[in-house]
Amino acid sequence: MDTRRALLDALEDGPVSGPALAAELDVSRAAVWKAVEALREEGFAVESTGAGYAAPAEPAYCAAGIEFGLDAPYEVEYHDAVPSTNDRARELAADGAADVAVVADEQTGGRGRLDREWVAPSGGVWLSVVTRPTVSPARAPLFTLAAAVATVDACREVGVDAHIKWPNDVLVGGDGAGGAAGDADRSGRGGRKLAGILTEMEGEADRVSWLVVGVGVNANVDPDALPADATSLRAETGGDVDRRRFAATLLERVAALAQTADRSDRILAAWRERASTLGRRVRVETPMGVVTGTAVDVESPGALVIDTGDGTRRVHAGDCEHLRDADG
Ligand code: BT5
Repeated sequence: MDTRRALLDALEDGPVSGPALAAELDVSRAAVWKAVEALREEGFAVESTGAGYAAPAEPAYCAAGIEFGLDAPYEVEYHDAVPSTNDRARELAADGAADVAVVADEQTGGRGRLDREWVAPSGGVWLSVVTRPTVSPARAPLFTLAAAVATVDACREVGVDAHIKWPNDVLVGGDGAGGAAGDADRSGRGGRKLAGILTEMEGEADRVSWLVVGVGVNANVDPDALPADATSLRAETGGDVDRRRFAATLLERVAALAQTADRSDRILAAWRERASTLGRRVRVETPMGVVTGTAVDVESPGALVIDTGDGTRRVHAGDCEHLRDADG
């Protein structure tokens, strides 16, 4: 393990002196000092106290800050600004990386599905996780569902009652849970969009080579800086959230769910519990045409089951609109 990471781990247990660290890590005191300086340069403001080096009381939103105490197997690569964390993650994946989370404060070329633009100003939580799961490419959509579950949980932990609209939108209000009374939903979007997920992969017929799960959460961002119908954690809570903790929670949930990817029933059950789409009249634009009906279930690896009134259809990809009953 490198000295930086070992130092980060050692600081979790409280202040520790330079000599004690050198002995514990079996490196020179100069090496300890260099690692401390490296952490400080990254933005993780190691304090020098009478009892030795100590972790900052409120670690910043930076690589070491997110890795500090992180209960997930990811190394974090942080950028103040990057075109797209998914693009950077794909680059790392192509170079053979695994278990890396690329995190940014701002994206200048964020992407949604189908090459749509994703607006990602400074203040958001924009991150992409590179993994190499031993699953078939057909199961990749499960990771999108898992990321949506993880995102909803992280949002709820900071007090924002988010819900999922199939397949990958995390929304607040509208016709789903958490909707304020009279929260009219004329957009068909089923609420105000708080976060989105973009999963990309490369694989062979029977095996994923790499998988990149990108999650964008409008965290400490003003809605004025976002498209109409979007919202942010700041707008919903009336204050700023601790993005370091939020990102760490999100990564921990993603990691925990990814481990259960061979148990799709668990991911599906968690998804159903947090979704606002099931039981609603929907209109889904799929590559094969429009399907309208009542969304009755989600099936592995992520298909929406729609009762059209004239039989059951399963849709695997598309844009989903929640209809008001009168529209149906
Ligand atoms: C998504 O696409 O919702 C997936 C968004 C994934 C973004 C993350 S950020 C980290 C990683 N790096 C990337 O480059 N991407 C991922 P889709 O379902 O196609 O929705 C895109 C649509 O959402 C746009 O056409 C806009 O209407 C709307 N939109 C754009 N930016 C938004 C924002 N910040 N908040 C809410 N809605 C937004």
